Amino acid sequence: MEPTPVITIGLNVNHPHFDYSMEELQQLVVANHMTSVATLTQKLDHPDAGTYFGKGKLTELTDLVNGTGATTIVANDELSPSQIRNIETATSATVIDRTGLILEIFANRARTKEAKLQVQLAKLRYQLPRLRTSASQRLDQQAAGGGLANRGAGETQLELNRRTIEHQITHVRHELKDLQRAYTTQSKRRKENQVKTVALVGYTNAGKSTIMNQLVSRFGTNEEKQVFVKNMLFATLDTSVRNLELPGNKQVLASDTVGFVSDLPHQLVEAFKATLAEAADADLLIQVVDYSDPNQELMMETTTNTLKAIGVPDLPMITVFNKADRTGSRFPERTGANLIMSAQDPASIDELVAMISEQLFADYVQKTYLIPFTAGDLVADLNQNFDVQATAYEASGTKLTVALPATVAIRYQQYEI
Ligand SMILES: Nc1nc2c(ncn2[C@@H]2O[C@H](COP(=O)(O)OP(=O)(O)OP(=O)(O)O)[C@@H](O)[C@H]2O)c(=O)[nH]1
Ligand SMILES: [Mg+2]
Repeated sequence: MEPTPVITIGLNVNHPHFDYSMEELQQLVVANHMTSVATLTQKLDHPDAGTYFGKGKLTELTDLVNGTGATTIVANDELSPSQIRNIETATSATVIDRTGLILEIFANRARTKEAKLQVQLAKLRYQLPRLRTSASQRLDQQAAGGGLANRGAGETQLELNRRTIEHQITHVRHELKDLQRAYTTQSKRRKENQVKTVALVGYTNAGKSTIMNQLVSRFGTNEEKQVFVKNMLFATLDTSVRNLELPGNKQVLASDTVGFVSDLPHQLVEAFKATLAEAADADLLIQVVDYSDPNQELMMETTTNTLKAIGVPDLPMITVFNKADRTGSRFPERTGANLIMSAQDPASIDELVAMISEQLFADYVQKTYLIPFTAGDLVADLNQNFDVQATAYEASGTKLTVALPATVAIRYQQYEI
């Protein structure tokens, strides 16, 4: 199916990064299987309350609609219902605002039950203040003869629609809560087992899923599944968690998360909160940045702000400057907690894994134990969970040299030699 041709419009109201936000809009448009055939922008002190653009620009927009034959207009901002209606009346085209566009992309991509429910919730919350009596309902009223009584009927219909949406919101919230209760239990169990967790976070299309797949194919246990990678915004919507075994028998759970975009609709922030619970819970964040993108600093800013907005606490972080193969920079190149790398380069992945290991297992200590044969299950335990570097069988028991967290070592103190 051919992408739908659209006209993108944007208003520059003292926007410090206006060009970048328009560029991002183009990509969002592509991600929603549309293509921008023309762009119209205007600089104003404030948006026109009724029509967004000023009068002259609106006429220009109408001409552009007629000239290009495009039947859809995509606006770079969230518009009020009356702005949408007025532009639609003036141009005879359908208007989608930035929030509606992002919600549409999410709705088309959501696969798991949780993602679907979250998008549904965000859509309902977007619709609620935008309810109006439909054209056909208004016609019904006119046909019935107008007057006060009929206005009353219209309001009742509106009230009914509003209550229906409110009921749906409550229902979806309940369903989500049930699902999330199950997740909390899982993540609590992980915490009890002291399995370390890392979360890949960052701007959409930076390469998080590609890095995840490299980690999984090199260090995944139980033939863990690959995740979906594509060169488009919002390829990943659901968090996927994979079990890794890093060199030295070090168990790590890695989660690949949804990417961020600037001006994320507030209706979706809550959806992100739930999806990113894994990240908020992680021992370490890996922020992935597209090092080949000239807007990388703005993207990092967006990531920081979004993490804050969804309530992720200040966690230890490694910053990965990815796609260095496209830049001519040397890689892998590490400076402190920063790593310039390419997801396609095995040496880069090795370096990243070394950094992850150092960060996560900094509290590891090396101990030597003599465990009596009567406590043989402890030997199995240590072998299964930690990095056993040497084993010797002596008359009084098994002698083991093992690296393990200081907090766990306390449990085995009595066997230490
Ligand atoms: N040249 C190059 N391309 C890369 C590298 N890492 C990822 N890519 C490409 O970048 C595109 C996006 O990669 P993804 O891994 O899907 O990005 P993501 O961060 O998971 O994106 P979202 O899921 O949308 O948030 C894909 O076309 C990848 O093949 C890299 O190191 N070098
Ligand atoms: Mg992804």
